[in-house]
Amino acid sequence: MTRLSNATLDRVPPAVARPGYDRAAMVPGVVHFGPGAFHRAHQAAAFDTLLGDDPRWGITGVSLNSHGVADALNPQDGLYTLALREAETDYRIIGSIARVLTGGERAAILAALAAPATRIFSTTVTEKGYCLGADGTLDMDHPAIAADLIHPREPRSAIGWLVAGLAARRHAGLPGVTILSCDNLADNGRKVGAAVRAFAQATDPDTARWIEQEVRFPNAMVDSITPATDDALRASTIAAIGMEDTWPIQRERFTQWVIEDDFVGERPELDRAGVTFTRDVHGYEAAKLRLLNGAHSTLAYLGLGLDHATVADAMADAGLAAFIERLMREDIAPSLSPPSGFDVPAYIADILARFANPAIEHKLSQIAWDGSQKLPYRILDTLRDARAAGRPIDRLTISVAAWLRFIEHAAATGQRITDPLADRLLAHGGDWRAILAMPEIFADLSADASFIDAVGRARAALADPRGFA
Ligand code: CS2
Repeated sequence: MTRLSNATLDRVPPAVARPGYDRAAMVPGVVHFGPGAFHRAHQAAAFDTLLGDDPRWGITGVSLNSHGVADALNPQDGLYTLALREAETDYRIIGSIARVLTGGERAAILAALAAPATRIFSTTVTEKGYCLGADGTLDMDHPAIAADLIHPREPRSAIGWLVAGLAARRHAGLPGVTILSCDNLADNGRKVGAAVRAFAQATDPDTARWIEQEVRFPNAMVDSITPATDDALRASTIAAIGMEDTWPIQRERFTQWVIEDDFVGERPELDRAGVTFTRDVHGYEAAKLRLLNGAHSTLAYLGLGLDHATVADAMADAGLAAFIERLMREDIAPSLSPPSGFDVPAYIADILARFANPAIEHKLSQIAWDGSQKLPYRILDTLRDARAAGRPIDRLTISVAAWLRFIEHAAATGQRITDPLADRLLAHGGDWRAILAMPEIFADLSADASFIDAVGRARAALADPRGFA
């Protein structure tokens, strides 16, 4: 079957939107670490829109740990299909990614990072990709960081690569760049900035000093629900575009990207693609992370316990949906300091409607990944704030207990879980107290008797899978 590529692009039917710009004239201005589904559904689509006006914002993708994206996209000249799912599905060909490099292509990655045209290094490497400890600073003992500290010129971690790229730019006499984290971490820009500085300080103090003058790390909030690619999407994409695309991407139509206005040199005019630039992202970011992602993780662990498969299935369970809504309105919303004009009740209503969207098959098992990395930002920060303000934490501890039960169930039935701490979590198995005692997840709460008692009560309630109600 014909496959999507530059040579076949003009055979795509007119109903499918495609790059309206000359891809041959596109110059990569962004090096992006982690060109997975979330990046390709969201940021790459925004740059694709911008490229219609300005050819200087093409993307070089870097996949440090796998070949899958490079193998799928490079034979397609970086092109892929984005399906926007609502009652109707719209298909759009995205052209902003010029090529995808893999971790072994060291010289090419370094050349991209140190190219004069590059002005942004961006990342979607997931929470675990930053190698941070529970206090949010770089974990110098993390195996990938420890190895990169010994061999900083042959990095394997994202942080090691960012610093290697900055050092190469400094040596070449080039200006600095903006480092733009697009992951679901509270204060993502500040955290990446601190991690990059700490790594540079330990390996290359001259570059660390240069970074202070030449590099910015804006915070950013990114939001769009992006279910993993499945066979149904592959098949419907072939029907829509009339040819093969080995890795199409799907997302809901809703999309939001709020970026702190703190760039080095010229800022891409992403506002043309719907991006909001603001001095303070914090209010947006906390609202999204605590409400949407906090509810998502809670739905995932409670819903899997009730044998639901997708977010929409779980939302069709009236008792579960009611619990999630109360959690959001009564327990999470009071912890927020939204920007002026931000209507929290309406925002919650929109999230609930997005979760219920039947056109989106978002697997709870996908959201359940990496709970040890996600819960601190999604639930524990809210829980700490609630306690400090004297509010009840019963429903928030249900989220923690549902995650514990998910691990206990996996351990008891011999199932694997996807989590960087999987081995240790499963080894603790039924000993939930041992899991709560892990400071790398629970930090101060790991030795907090009243928190542990509260989780114990929630866990006992969840002996009945509907015990949340
Ligand atoms: C989800 C997020 O997989 C998950 O953990 O909660 O990926 C979520 O869909 C996005 O953050 C929405 O913007």
